[in-house]
Amino acid sequence: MNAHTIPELRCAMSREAIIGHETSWKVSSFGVAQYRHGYDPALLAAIKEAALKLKASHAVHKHLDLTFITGADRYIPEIKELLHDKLRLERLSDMMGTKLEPYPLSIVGSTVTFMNPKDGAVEWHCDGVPVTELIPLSISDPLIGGHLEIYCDDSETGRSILESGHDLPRNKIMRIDHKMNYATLGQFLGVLHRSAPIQLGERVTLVLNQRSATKPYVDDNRMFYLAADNDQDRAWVSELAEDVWTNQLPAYRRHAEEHPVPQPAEDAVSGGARESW
Ligand SMILES: O=C(O)CCC(=O)C(=O)O
Ligand SMILES: [Fe+2]
Repeated sequence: MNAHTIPELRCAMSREAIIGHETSWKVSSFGVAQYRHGYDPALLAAIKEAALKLKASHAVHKHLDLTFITGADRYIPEIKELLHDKLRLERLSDMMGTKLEPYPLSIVGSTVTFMNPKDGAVEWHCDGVPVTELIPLSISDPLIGGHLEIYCDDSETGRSILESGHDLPRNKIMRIDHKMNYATLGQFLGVLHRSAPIQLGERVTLVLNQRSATKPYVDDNRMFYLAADNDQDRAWVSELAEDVWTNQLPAYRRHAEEHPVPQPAEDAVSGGARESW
């Protein structure tokens, strides 16, 4: 299989089909897909072993009821192999319909999440990173709950329903069951989703984050979100500022130059309002 072989799909859906209307803050029209990933099973097993050993000392139970090792590639070098695998990035870029690069912030480039009745799952949220790949490291059998749920409508509508204390309507929730050897790629920026609470069993997942190479500024990681998410004090702030000046701002300016705002046509008819001022 090469980077351009169409992978074996279990499900796929466009961003517009999920949200129900056009959006502009996005890297492409890709929504979600689950596919046989073909990653080296020995590499994934080594990552799982290392993550389970690190769990007691490095996993944190933070906001959204999520227990995870943040910036996991800092402690588990095997993850870097996957993060920078050229073939993998090419294939994800092909699926996404735009060139991707690894997400640059060391604290959120990769995480390992631990979900079970005690450690929690992850509550309804939209991602801060634009593109995420969820790779199961272990899934217990049986597992009750723990599947990915995606709200199929506008995320602001969904959030306001939740804030008013109601449940989201069942008929607007798409369910995606995780499966070993299959990864789930999502553009969950502005897409409301969660992992259903787990009643029985557990799963451990490697989460690899990407962004658009041409639009690196398309990103929803707010500063308070990064601060809540991570285990460093302030070092990440300079890392972020550096990325803004060297990558995001130049790309944003380039995009603005290439897409000038259309000027309104000159008023050809004399006697317009301006003459009477
Ligand atoms: O593991 C999942 O099903 C979803 C996890 C998720 O949404 C996240 O880590 O942001
Ligand atoms: Fe998420």
